[in-house]
Amino acid sequence: MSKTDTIAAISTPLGEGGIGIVRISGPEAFVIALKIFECPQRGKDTFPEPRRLYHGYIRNQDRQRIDEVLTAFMPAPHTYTREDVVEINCHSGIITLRMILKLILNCGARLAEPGEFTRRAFINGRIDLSQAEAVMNIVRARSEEAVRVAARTLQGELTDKINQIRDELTAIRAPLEAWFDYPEEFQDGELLAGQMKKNLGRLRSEIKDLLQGVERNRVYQEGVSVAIIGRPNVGKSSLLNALLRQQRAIVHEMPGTTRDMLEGFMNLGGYPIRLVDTAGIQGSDDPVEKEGIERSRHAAGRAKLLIMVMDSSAPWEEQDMEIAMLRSREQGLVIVINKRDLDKQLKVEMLQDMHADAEIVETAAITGEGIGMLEEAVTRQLDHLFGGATEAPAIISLRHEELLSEALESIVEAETALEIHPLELVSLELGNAFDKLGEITGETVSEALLDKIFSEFCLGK
Ligand SMILES: Nc1nc2c(ncn2[C@@H]2O[C@H](COP(=O)(O)OP(=O)(O)OP(=O)(O)O)[C@@H](O)[C@H]2O)c(=O)[nH]1
Ligand SMILES: [Mg+2]
Repeated sequence: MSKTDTIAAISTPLGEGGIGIVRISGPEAFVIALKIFECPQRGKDTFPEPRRLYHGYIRNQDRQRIDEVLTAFMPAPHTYTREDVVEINCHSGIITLRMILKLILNCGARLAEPGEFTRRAFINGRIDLSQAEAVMNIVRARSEEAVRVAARTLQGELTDKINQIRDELTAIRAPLEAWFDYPEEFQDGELLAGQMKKNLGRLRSEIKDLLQGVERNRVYQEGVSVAIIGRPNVGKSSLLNALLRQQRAIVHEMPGTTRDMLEGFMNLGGYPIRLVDTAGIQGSDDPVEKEGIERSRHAAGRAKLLIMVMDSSAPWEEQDMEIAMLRSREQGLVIVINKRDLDKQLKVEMLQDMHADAEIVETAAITGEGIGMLEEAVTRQLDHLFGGATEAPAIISLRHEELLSEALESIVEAETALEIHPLELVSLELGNAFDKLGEITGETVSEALLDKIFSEFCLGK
């Protein structure tokens, strides 16, 4: 792939719409655009002014006008790719967009590969690799929080943090290298080792802080699974409907109505939530019901948070204990005492003793009473599980997470090596950590990896 040719692509989704944009980037961008763009408002010989929208027409090879457009000419280096860029805003019809693109390609541009505009922004040094990946995360975000997190990375928060840690690594390593070259200058090797140990400890906790935010951001990006579990007929499906604000699940007075898992999607406190309704858990001989109950247990096992529903008007049963035991220590728990509009029979002291950290909410799914409190309790539990919002820069991809973990491992190895020498090993591990962090920002990264990362982008980005 040549880095200096001129590329073009349709940058808006293909389909009928108000405006579609065809983008051209590279040294020939202006020349090509001027061949097909007729602009009555501009004198024939004058070159277009930078970053101004010109009204005009796209003409085909037979000089026929095929669309009325607005075109912007943006000279390097203050552009998305840092190259000359032209954007043609035309009417968004599939055929129009394709006709204009074809004209541009016929004039000598090459069709851009997926992510190639962003790749050029990276290669030309406008953004680093973590920022390029953030662009993709913004496009793919499924919640407002995911957009905010990716936008912070795009603005360079992670870049700055990684570069700061790399600078610190260099500073820690420098006296070590000097010691290798001029050992006679260093009378006190112990003092040097002591200082390094302290500095490495600090770096270790900085990287750990970054890694701690990983799970939270993954949740914002990919969503979190919340399962509603309980005995039959306690009102699980009614609660799902109330939370989703739609009649998603069948509700019936007959126990055993929900036979299979059913899910719906909602957003609470910035968390994209996959809410799963399950079959009521009880002893059963019916093979279909048994299979459904087995699936309920599975869904409960996979969820990050359980909403355990109980019927306020029914006394505590042995089965409730069994259901309560499905909760693992890593899972959040909200206990819902539903049907609060009826006479109260239920005592939950035993449950409270068992799960002191759980939230208890009373609801009447039938009237919607307590649903707001339930939503707040769910959000609080998720904040508790994932740490809520913090100021630490966000880690947005598995790639970053793996590299940070490897850098952390090297630092821990270096700390151990400090105890037992040789110091060459310490230096080697620190060098390794430095390189791994450099891969996050793209400082040290292979072409093959770049190909892989950018191939996941959409066309025209
Ligand atoms: N009085 C009263 N009835 C309710 C309430 N919530 C649900 N119900 C009724 O309880 C019955 C069972 O409700 P569902 O939502 O189907 O219960 P479920 O837990 O999904 O039941 P299964 O799918 O059989 O496990 C229905 O007749 C509901 O109308 C409530 O808050 N108060
Ligand atoms: Mg149900």
